Amino acid sequence: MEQTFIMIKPDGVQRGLIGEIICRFEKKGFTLKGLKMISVERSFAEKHYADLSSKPFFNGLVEYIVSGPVVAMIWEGKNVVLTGRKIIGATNPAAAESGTIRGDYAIDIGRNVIHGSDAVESAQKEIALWFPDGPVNWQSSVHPWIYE
Ligand code: IDP
Ligand code: MG
Repeated sequence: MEQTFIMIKPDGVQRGLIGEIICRFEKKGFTLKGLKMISVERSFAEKHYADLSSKPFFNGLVEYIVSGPVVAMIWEGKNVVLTGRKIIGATNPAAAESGTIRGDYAIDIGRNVIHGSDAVESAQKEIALWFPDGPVNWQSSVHPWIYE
């Protein structure tokens, strides 16, 4: 089953959005397979966002991610990478649809509350980086009520 890496960024933690964000993924029917609150080092944040290292906002982005604890999660389910991105909404909250997390809870692109992997391959890389011991091995008992 497909997995994605979701991270509530420091602004989401500070603003008390942890419960609301977890609720949206949980109520959708996805399964939580890893969860931790962690403050990351600069070098770790740089590694996570390595693909963006040439961008002008890279430094500010790294500062933002190390500015407080984040909540790192693995969520599992059919098409969870793409559907997770839909739940999160567009990168720029100004363009994010109402009903998405960024559309409902954010204003500025540099304070957009949440990260979600953009492809299955990047999800695998990010999960390996953030959860070196891998996901928690458990099966939800509601599985047959969510999947036909
Ligand atoms: P994503 O988070 O929607 O996948 P990416 O393009 O991968 O968007 O960018 C990663 C993060 O970098 C964004 O979520 C946002 O926090 C930040 N970011 C992206 N573009 C800008 C920008 O133009 N200014 C400031 N921060 C940006
Ligand atoms: Mg991205």
